[in-house]
Amino acid sequence: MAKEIIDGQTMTRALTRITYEIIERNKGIDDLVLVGIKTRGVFVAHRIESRLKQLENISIPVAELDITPYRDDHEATDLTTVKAEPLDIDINNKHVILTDDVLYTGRTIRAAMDALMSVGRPKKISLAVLVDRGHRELPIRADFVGKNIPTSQKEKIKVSMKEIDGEDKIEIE
Ligand code: 3GP
Ligand code: 5GP
Ligand code: MG
Repeated sequence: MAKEIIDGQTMTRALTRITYEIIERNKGIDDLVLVGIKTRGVFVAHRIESRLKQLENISIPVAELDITPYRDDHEATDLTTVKAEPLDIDINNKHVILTDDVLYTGRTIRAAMDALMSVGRPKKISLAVLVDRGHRELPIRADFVGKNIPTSQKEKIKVSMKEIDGEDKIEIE
């Protein structure tokens, strides 16, 4: 049974607020690049990018990152041999803002940082997530959070986004 906790308008506002926070905390937006973690993190990145354009008339590059090969919970994956797909943007000396839909244990973000480091040397990495549901297993926190949603381990957060699900909403089930 799913219960809607965030509607489309609230999601839009949260993403707009994150965008303003990014602008406020980055005096020069020049060096910023957004890297979205597949799947829905990529849409989060594109939404922030389009708001930055609307609000400040600035364009920043967006790339997609598939961290599946980097996760530490895959059986039979030798992490010393996996190679990240090259990103289609240059991250050397850039301030990379990683984006994802849900932050949970933090293992995905750890894997994403490994993947980034294997293709370049960013001068800084920040993290923006739509939902922080708690239960971290690593010392990782987000710099920009759309909504903190305390959950039990058994609960699941279902994120729907227009680009792939036809509508914007967040449910807990
Ligand atoms: P996403 O790729 O858009 O983030 O992992 C595949 C999908 O399953 C994810 O979509 C995510 O939304 C959903 N999902 C729900 N619960 C979990 C979970 O506990 N772990 C992972 N890895 N994905 C989950
Ligand atoms: P972590 O690696 O931090 O445990 O989990 C983060 C990743 O797993 C996110 O990319 C997200 O897709 C997925 N994930 C973990 N828990 C949930 C959840 O409750 N709901 C959704 N939608 N995704 C989750
Ligand atoms: Mg995700």
